[in-house]
Amino acid sequence: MKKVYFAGSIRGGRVDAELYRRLIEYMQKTAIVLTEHIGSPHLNLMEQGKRDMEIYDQDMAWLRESDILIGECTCPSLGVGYELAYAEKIGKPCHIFYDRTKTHLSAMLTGNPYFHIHPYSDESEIYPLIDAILN
Ligand code: 6K6
Repeated sequence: MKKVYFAGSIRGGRVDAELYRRLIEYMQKTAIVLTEHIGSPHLNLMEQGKRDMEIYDQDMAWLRESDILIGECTCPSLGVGYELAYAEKIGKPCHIFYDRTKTHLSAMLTGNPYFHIHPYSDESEIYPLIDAILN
């Protein structure tokens, strides 16, 4: 089973947290998701117990261990942008999803041919793409 580093906004805003949870749950049928906490509705409470340095060290270790990064980038997040740049640097394949009816993705991502970018206008479009990416 592939190890997936799923990236989604945390301090950038939690408006899409429920979507992250559904995507993670779906991917877990056929892959190992190293970052399943991204979809947790209790993240605020969990965050209080961890120091930022520990979060950073753990996430970078998971990113190095992963086979692939899948990011949901509709809600802009500095942390996700950082993770994407780091993943490119260490050669991990990166798939980026965003809702094109809600946002324009940064030119730093759309302008970089390294990234596989998947604009969607309905959530249902994401799942067959995930199947193709993971299988
Ligand atoms: C502890 C338990 C659950 O959550 C925590 C504390 N916070 C974080 N834990 C793990 N990864 C984090 C945390 N905060 C940010 N990240 C990483 O940065 C995630 O991998 C996200 O993809 C990304 C979000 O960045 P911001 O800038 O939106 O916070």
